[in-house]
Amino acid sequence: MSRILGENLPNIPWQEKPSDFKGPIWRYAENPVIGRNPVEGVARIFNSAVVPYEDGYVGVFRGETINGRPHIYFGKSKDGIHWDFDKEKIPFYDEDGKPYQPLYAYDPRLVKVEDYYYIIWCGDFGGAAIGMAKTKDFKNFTRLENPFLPFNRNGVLFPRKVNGKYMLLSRPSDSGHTPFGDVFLSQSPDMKYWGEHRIVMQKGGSGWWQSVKIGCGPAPIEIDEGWLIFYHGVTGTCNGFVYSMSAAILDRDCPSKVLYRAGSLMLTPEEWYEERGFVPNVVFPCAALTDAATGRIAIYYGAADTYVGLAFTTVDETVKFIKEHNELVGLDGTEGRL
Ligand code: BMA
Repeated sequence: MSRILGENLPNIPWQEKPSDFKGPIWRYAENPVIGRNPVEGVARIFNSAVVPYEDGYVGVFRGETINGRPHIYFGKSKDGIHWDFDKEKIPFYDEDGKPYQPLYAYDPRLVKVEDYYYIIWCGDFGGAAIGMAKTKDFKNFTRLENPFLPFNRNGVLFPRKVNGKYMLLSRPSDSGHTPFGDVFLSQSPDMKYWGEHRIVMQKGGSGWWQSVKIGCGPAPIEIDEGWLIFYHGVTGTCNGFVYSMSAAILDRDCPSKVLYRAGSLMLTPEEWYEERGFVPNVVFPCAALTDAATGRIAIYYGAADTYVGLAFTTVDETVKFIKEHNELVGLDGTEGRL
């Protein structure tokens, strides 16, 4: 039995695995949980992140506005399934109190570290780069310094310091629809200055589903064996990229070292809302809720750059799958410092 080291979440959204379903991750039967035109002025919400908050849930959502640009919207929910969104974009303020609204912002992640909730997104910094903000109350949002130079995407914070340092995963990229990409780790004493960079995971392996690029999704989940991460892997076809998801376990004290990694995918576009939309054939995980008492995991993923889907697994099913399909690639098993 594998164990989640974290809090209990008795009201985690949940459905049992259908008896005839064979895979390690199963979809919520009522998917998608967020459909088209969810808010006035917003055509699509996808690639979004949620956390438990007070007696329910809150989230930061990638809202593709009707002029085609993405921005971040705040939403809340009692059950993690039915969501109410603010009509206005999240109003950010710089640390000196000046209002700040990103030119565009997409693929937000949301991670509680100590007393703050951190929002990490991809925005413009003379090209695609990682933006960051923090909030305590989801009313006041303080924009922080950009952690990295462009070009970079898929910033994901660890939920606690490791060896006295904050840890941020990212995926250096180019300014377009990047045809390459590995996951790196950067460390910081203060959430401002990031360094001691390491290579964590590289694309490739004997399978083809993650042959073009990979990128992290939900915040790492602490389990008895280390850090469980779900991530997306991309393959190329004559009709463009296909995004699937799988998982790996990183070393608890040296998270740039991969202990186990699934060489096969755990979820891939199969349902109409994953195969049909603005960008067909995309499942893109950005958040996971966990319940330590039962080992349940609820994953929120973007579907076809159009919808939000919800899927379920358990820590046991996932760890078993990773180990049965274990395959490290390149520098995965090392500390990642050349
Ligand atoms: C990536 C990101 C994601 C998107 C995916 C598929 O490069 O831009 O936001 O879901 O492409 O279009």
